[in-house]
Amino acid sequence: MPNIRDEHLYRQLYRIRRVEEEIIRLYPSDSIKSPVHLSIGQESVAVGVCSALEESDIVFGTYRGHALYLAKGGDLKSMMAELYGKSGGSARGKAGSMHLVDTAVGMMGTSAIVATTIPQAVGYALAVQMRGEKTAVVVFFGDGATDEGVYAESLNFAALKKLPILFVCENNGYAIYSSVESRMPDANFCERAESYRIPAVRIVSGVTQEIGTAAASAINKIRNTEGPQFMECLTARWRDHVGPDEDRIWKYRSDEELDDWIKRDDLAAIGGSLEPANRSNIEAAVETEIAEAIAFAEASPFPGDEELLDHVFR
Ligand SMILES: Cc1ncc(C[n+]2csc(CCOP(=O)(O)OP(=O)(O)O)c2C)c(N)n1
Ligand SMILES: [Mg+2]
Repeated sequence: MPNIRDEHLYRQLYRIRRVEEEIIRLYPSDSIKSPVHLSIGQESVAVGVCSALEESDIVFGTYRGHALYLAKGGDLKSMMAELYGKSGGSARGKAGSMHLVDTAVGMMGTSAIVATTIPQAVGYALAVQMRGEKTAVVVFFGDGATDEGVYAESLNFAALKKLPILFVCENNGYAIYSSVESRMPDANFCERAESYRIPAVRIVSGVTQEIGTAAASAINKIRNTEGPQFMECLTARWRDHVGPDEDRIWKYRSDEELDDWIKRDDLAAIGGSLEPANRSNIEAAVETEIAEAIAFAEASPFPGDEELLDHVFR
């Protein structure tokens, strides 16, 4: 019996991994005009959480946003064209990798400024509550974003108003090259959330199904108007903070620490559990989609000079 759920998860994980591997391949050609913060190694968080969402649910993320954009159903052609700075991009090529948006599928946006989308998501959740809608709002942020004052304000306000929002901390252990331990006296993110009376769960395994199950439970509570929920997902980014390269030369983390995460790669684990012909079909379809998206980005024109001052505050 094929496991449809695993097939779905594998397709999502494989698609994100391969898109980012293509970004690594293309980057030296300078056709990608945007800095890129890769999520290779962290895909299970976005894929697991989004597996619990409806298309009508709303997500906000960070500059490390390719995985979330794709997991929420964002259009791949628009994403590639955006990275190329082309007019076929999700923001007509003017925003780049750090500001991906696809409102048609509830991907409300990402930002280069750490923690800014947390209060935006809380504001959206307040609007949902005021309108009496059933939508769930999810905000993804890194461990580093919890160092910002607005994080505490956002948790407090969401808890006070019992807003329909899931906070997802993608704890990859580092803000650029500063470890969590070097930045805070006690890295217990769940305890901090619970101090605001927000129920919190910590998922240490990086296993997509486990993250999905926890997210489904949290989303269920949110739909039952039980108020905000919190998840901390331990994970690891395999590449440098920014750019396509590995960063082992900087020695801010041990090779063993990174290798341990790479050994537990959930993409390989789920892929290995599928029937081989089935897995090949999924992979072939994704490869075709990626090739078409790159061709689309290459063929798309740059935005014209006449629209330089469009879509900006002035
Ligand atoms: C307000 C603000 N402060 C500092 C920076 C510089 N900066 C960019 S990414 C980053 C680290 C954030 O780490 P984390 O939230 O853990 O996300 P990760 O990169 O690990 O996904 C910092 C400090 C910024 N972009 N915005
Ligand atoms: Mg981090």
